[in-house]
Amino acid sequence: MNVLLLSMPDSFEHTPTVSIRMPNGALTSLAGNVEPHHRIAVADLVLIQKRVRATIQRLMEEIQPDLVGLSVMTFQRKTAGKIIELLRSLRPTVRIVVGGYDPSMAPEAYAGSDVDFIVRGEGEVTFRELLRAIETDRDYERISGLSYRVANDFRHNPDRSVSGLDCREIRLPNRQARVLSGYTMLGRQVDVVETSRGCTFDCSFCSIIAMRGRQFHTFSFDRVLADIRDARAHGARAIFLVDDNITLNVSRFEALCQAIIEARLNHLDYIVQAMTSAIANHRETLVPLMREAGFRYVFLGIENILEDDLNFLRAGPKNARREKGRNIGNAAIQAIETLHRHKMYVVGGLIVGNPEDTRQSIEANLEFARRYVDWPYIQHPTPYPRTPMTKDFYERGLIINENSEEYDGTTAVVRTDHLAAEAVEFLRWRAERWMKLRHLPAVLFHSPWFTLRNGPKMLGHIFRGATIKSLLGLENEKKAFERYRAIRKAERAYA
Ligand code: B12
Ligand code: SF4
Repeated sequence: MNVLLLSMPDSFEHTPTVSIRMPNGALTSLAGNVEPHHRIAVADLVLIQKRVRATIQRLMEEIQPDLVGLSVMTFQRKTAGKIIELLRSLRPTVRIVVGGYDPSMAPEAYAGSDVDFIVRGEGEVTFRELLRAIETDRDYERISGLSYRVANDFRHNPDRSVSGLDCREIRLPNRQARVLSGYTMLGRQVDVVETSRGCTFDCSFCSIIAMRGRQFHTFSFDRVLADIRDARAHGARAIFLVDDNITLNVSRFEALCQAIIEARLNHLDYIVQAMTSAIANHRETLVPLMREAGFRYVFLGIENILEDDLNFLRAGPKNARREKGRNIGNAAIQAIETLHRHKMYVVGGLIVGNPEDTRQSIEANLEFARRYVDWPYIQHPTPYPRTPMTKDFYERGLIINENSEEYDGTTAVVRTDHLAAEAVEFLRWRAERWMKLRHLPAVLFHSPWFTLRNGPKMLGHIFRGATIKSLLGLENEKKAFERYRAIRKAERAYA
C-alpha cells in the first residue's frame, strides 16, 4: 500500500519556524513499524508552512497514496480539517486516518469530518494492524485503540494498553521515509529521539496522564544510542530528547549521559525537558554529566513561582527542593543557577493567567523570568481535552474562547477571577519580547552565520506588530499588541 503521513504546519510562538523546525517523532516511528512491503512517505508540513496546498497536491500526485495519516494537536484541529477537505478533493477514494493527542483525547471532534479511522493513544501497533486490516478489508473490530466508521457513525474499539517498550515491540523510527528537508535548531539540523515514554506525576494541565495513565516505560540504552546514531547519519547535529519526563529516574538519566559520552556521541548538541527538583536535588552528580554529554538547552517546567498557583497546577511536588528527606522550598532558582554554572541555557516554562492570578502575581512571574531564564517559554493555561485543569476551568466558568485553533498556549483563552484574558496575554507579550532579544547574542556566538543570515527575520518575529514609534514609547503599546494579534490570526491560515 502507498501511505502518506503528514504532521500539521501550525507552529508555536516560542518555536518560530525561522529558527526552529522540528520533525514530528510520531510519524517516523509509525513508518518504522509497518510491514516492509508498504511504501511510506513522511512529510512535516512545518517545513513548508507557506506552501501547504501546493506541496500536498504535489505529494498526492507523486505518491498516489491509498491511505493518508495526519498527526494532530488540539490547536491544529482546524488546519487538519482543511487538509482533510483538500485530500478528499484531490483523491476522493483515499482513506484518511488521524492520530496524536487531539484525536486521542477528543475523538468526538472528528466524527463530523471526513476521516475513516481514528487511532487513539500509542500508535505503532494499532497502525500496523490497521494497514493489515485495510489490505484485507476485515477485522477492524479486533484492533484495540482504533475507532472506525460504520455507516455514518464511529465504532470505538476498547483502548490499547501502553507498550512496555522493553520487548522490541516498537522498532526504530524510519527517517528514510521523510520526503521534505530543512529541519533546524538555530542553524543546526535537528532530530528527535525518545528514550522513555510517560510520567507518574499528575500536573493538572498536562495531557500525558489521560493519554497514557501514570506510567513510565523506558527504551534500552542500546536502542537509544542506535537511534541517535541513525539521526546523526541522516544529518542531525542537534538532538531533542522528547521524553515526557526523562528526569523521573535520575540515576537512569545519569547512566544515559555516561553512555552517550562513552559512545562518543557527545559532540552533538542535546536539548531536553527536565523537572527543577531533579536538577536541583542532583546538582552535584547529574548536571556535570549532562554538560559533558553535550546538553545545551534545558527546558525547565517551572510552571509558576507562587505556591498557590503551583497548587492549582498540581506542580508543587515536581518543583520541590529537598534536603535530608524534607521539602525546603522551591527548586527553580537552584536548578537554574546550577545549569548556568555548567554553561547550559534555560528555557523557562511558566504558566500565567491561572484562576486566582492578579496583575501582581503575573508580574512576579514575569520578573522572575526576566531575571533568571535565557529563553522564556511562558504560556497561558489552556484547557486541552480531558486534562483535570479543563474541568476546573469549566466549573469556574472562566473559559472565554472555544476556538480550538487559538489553543496554542500563547493566546489567553481563559480569564482569571481578577483579569480579562486579553489583559493577561498583553502582560506576557509585552515582557517576553525583551527577554527574547537578550538571548540573541548567545545565539550569535554559537551559530554566527545562521544568526547573521536570519537575524532580521528573527527580530521581525519577536517584534511582530511593533513599530519604531511603539518601541520608542511614542505610541500606546496596546496598539502594537492589537497589530500583533491580527498578524498572529492571519498566520493561522496555513491551509
Ligand atoms: C516534543 C514535544 C514538543 C516539541 C516538538 C513537537 C513536534 N515537532 O512534534 C516542541 C517543543 C516544539 C513542542 C511544542 C508544542 N507542544 Co508539544 N510536546 C512534545 C512532547 C513532550 C513529546 C511529543 C513526542 O514527540 N512524543 C513522541 C511520539 C512518538 O509520541 P506521540 O507524539 O504521542 O505520538 C504517538 C501517538 O500520539 C500516536 N500518533 C501521533 N500522531 C499520529 C498520527 C497517526 C496517523 C497515527 C496513526 C498515530 C499517531 O502514535 C505515536 C506513536 O505511538 C509532548 C508530550 C508531553 N507529554 O508533553 C508535548 C505535547 C504533544 N505538546 C503539546 C503542546 C500543546 C505543544 C504546544 C502547542 C505548546 C507547548 N505546550 O509547548 C507547542 C506547539 C508545537 C508546534 N507544532 O509548533 C501538548 C498537546 C496537547 C494537545 N491536546 O494537543 C503535549 C501533549 C504536551 C502537554 N502539554 O500535554 N512540543
Ligand atoms: S511532570 Fe511534566 S510530563 Fe509529568 S505530568 Fe507534569 S508536565 Fe506532564
